[in-house]
Amino acid sequence: MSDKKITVTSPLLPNLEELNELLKQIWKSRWITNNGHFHHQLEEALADYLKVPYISLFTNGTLPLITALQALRITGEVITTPYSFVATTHAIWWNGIKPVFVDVDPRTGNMDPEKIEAAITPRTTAIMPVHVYGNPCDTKRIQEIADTYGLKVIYDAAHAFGVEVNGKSILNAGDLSTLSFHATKVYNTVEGGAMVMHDEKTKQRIDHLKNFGFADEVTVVGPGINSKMDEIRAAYGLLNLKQVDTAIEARHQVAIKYRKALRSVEGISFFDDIPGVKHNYSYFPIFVDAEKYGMTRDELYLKMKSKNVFARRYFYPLISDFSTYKGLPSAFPANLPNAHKMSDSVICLPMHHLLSDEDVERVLDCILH
Ligand code: T4K
Repeated sequence: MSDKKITVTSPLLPNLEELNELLKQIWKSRWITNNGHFHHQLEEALADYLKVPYISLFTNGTLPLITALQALRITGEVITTPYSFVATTHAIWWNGIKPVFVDVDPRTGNMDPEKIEAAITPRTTAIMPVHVYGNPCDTKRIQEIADTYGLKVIYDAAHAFGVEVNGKSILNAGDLSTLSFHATKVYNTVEGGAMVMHDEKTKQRIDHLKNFGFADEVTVVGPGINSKMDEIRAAYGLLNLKQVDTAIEARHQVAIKYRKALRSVEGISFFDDIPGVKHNYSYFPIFVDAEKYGMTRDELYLKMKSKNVFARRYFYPLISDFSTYKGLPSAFPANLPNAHKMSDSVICLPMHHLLSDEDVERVLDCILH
């Protein structure tokens, strides 16, 4: 077997000749950013593909989170999950808002709705859950709680590109949802992201906010930011959209192989597909029970590394354990037992569209032998 480096992911790249054709058009037009032709085309194509009414492109997946909180004028405290990439909580912090962590449901890794009410205070204004690994949150229950207490809901859907529940996009839940199109995601525009909203008026407001607040040449409607996607990445994104279904299917096949081989391994657990959910196979986390498996998570992680298999411990450490946040009362480990257990046992196996049978075998070999 070869010992070439196997990484946790590998970007989906458009065909270079096709990209070159689009670059020629951009060069000819000399319009390279600020709401150009390809920006429009990609917004239309994505709204259609993702089955959402309105979408606004961004330059990465962090700025739509920050902008969503601004747009809804969120203040005070926001209830969120510690089991995510650090950008989720940073977006709250950057708005001068206090994050309040609640524990997760070990069946999905997502915020446990039953823990939300106990975390609500008179200062709470919103809930920011994450569809972690693309596993859909319990959006119905979260909305019920939000409606009862008059809270807004912003979903960090960075992992949930194309995920549907009973034929409907998960991105339509809550007040706003945000996406990341980073190189490491199922669908990428190199760096990039988006926000999904329900109505045209909100889209217009977000479009202004991502362009410094400019409504026209002489009118600034609010303290906006610069988070526009340029024409080159929008063109790249249009090409990647044509092949994303094939890439997701290739990931699905890898998930099938992993599950088949790992189902009978004592001390290793993983998520199965959820009935009625169209998954995107963005990540393949496994959870190591050291006692039953006979090896700790970190021992297995290092063993993989020594064999040139670069899995990742997403999400370890927990966000609530980083120095900025660990002093918050809600970050106290006793408040977050499930999140700690998951974070201390998780390994995300290599998962992307280019993994060959031999690659999959090499990954499994590390775990099975
Ligand atoms: N919310 C959530 C829930 C998120 O997960 C993220 C981002 C965000 C918000 C914020 O979205 P962005 O602002 O990033 O759009 C990665 C990504 O940088 C980050 O986007 C992602 N989540 C996070 C989970 O993972 P790293 O530091 O692990 O990436 P890195 O550079 O170590 O790459 C991992 C592997 O991917 C490499 O070992 C090889 C492969 N790779 C990576 C890159 C960049 C390539 O083959 N080619 C490449 O160009 O953070």
